[in-house]
Amino acid sequence: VLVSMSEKDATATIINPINNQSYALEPGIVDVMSQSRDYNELLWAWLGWHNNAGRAVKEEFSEMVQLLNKCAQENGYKDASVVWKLGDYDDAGIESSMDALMAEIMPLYRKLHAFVRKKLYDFYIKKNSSSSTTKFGEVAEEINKFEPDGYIPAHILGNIFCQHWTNILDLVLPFPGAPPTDLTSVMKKKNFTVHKMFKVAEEFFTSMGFQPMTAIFWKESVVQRPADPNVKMVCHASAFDMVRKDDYRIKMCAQVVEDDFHTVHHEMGHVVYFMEYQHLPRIFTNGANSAFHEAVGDTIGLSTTTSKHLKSVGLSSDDDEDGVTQNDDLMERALEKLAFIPYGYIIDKWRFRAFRGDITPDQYNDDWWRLIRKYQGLNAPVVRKFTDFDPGAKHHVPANVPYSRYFFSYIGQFQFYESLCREAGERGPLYNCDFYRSKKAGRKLGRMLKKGNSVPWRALMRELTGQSDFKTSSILKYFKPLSDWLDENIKDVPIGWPSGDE
Ligand code: X8Z
Ligand code: ZN
Repeated sequence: VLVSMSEKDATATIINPINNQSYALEPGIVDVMSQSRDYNELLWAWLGWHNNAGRAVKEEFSEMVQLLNKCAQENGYKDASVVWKLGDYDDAGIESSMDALMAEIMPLYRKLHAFVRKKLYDFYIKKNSSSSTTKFGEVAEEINKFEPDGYIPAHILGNIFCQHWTNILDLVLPFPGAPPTDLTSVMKKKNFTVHKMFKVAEEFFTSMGFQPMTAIFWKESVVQRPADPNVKMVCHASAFDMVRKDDYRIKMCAQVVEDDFHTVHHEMGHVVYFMEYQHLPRIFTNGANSAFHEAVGDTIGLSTTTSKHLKSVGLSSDDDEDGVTQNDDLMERALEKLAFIPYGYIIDKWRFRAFRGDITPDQYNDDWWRLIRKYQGLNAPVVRKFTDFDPGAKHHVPANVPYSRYFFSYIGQFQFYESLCREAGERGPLYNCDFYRSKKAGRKLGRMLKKGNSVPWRALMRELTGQSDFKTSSILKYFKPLSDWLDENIKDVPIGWPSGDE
């Protein structure tokens, strides 16, 4: 069942009615979603992918839920949700921590949402700019209207899954006159290759005292989509511990764009963790919990993408004094990190409900959108039906990879970051701290990584951050200046969205 679903996820394509070309998710659809500002072209890509990739796995997903539950029950657990919670966090009660953390982030998320909604509404509806005269025509489905105090339609946030919104930064910049560095164009100007992006990421890790990637890594990793169109490949980025000396690999379909610059750091973080705990007995060669594994590369990424760091390594196009573009920089990070948090929350919230039998297959899609409306304040651009299966369009669902790890990682990485900043002696504002070349910070992080999962994660969290659990204090501190700025700038804008559909 799993292999069949993954194959469908990897090979689904949609046909562009204008040029008759076939588009896969990466790079075709991803590029349209990030670059197009044509409401109907975006709708075509969004709908095509959800209808083709999503629906194709509906039946098999329901079958898998039953199989996973059967397996869980035969091993003495109530259902598969309990197995996931214990497997990832050793804590069957972790869902209430998720709920509490989500509630703490929500007020800030709602402010970001209000600002972004206003900007998108002005761009797409008020100005009616590129949306009416499109070549893509109308769709047969009933359109969900975009209202200034309603949900944001899910196809105009620059990402097919709305998991991050960085690709619409140009539409929501606080100070559009002085845009922060556009890393994609800087890298293109400097003739970066995908290999060069990997080398830049590696150099950051080695500057902190970590080992470089191994010879086998460079030889065996697959970092771009093979030119041969007959090669089927799951493009979704992943890192592998091949459990043989020096054999660590990354597989991804990278392009020289900012999103992938982040992903390269993310994946390399997994490899650095593999390498740091390789000396342990096999049973301990794992992340302290799965969110820690996800957080390593992202913590480094928070430092790499500061304007301070980009300037220091000649990757900046931004000549402004530090501080002038503070809110632009923070807005970019908010679109990447803050926008993600409710997304990271709902995927497993929904799967836990499916595993527990709170929802039946006929209710799967409605319940999915109920959660998206409630927590993300977004809605499908058109009315969806119970025969659709929109969660199936997201890689981790057909691939059966748990997702709450990213939710916790996006909170925990700010705790890790703050602690490493302190260790590196950085005294400025948290959002612009760079611990490049800090061997001290490297040692501090290394001490945690080296323990793998031989020590309970809360103890390791305490050692690294002084806090023994996931806490929102660091991420809220990081975004405080933006939060204050938003307060001033959404005074006349509605905040929140209808909450009637519990
Ligand atoms: O799946 C990933 C990584 C591989 S572990 C590329 N991420 C999530 C996603 O893409 O949905 C990283 C961010 C969230
Ligand atoms: Zn990962």
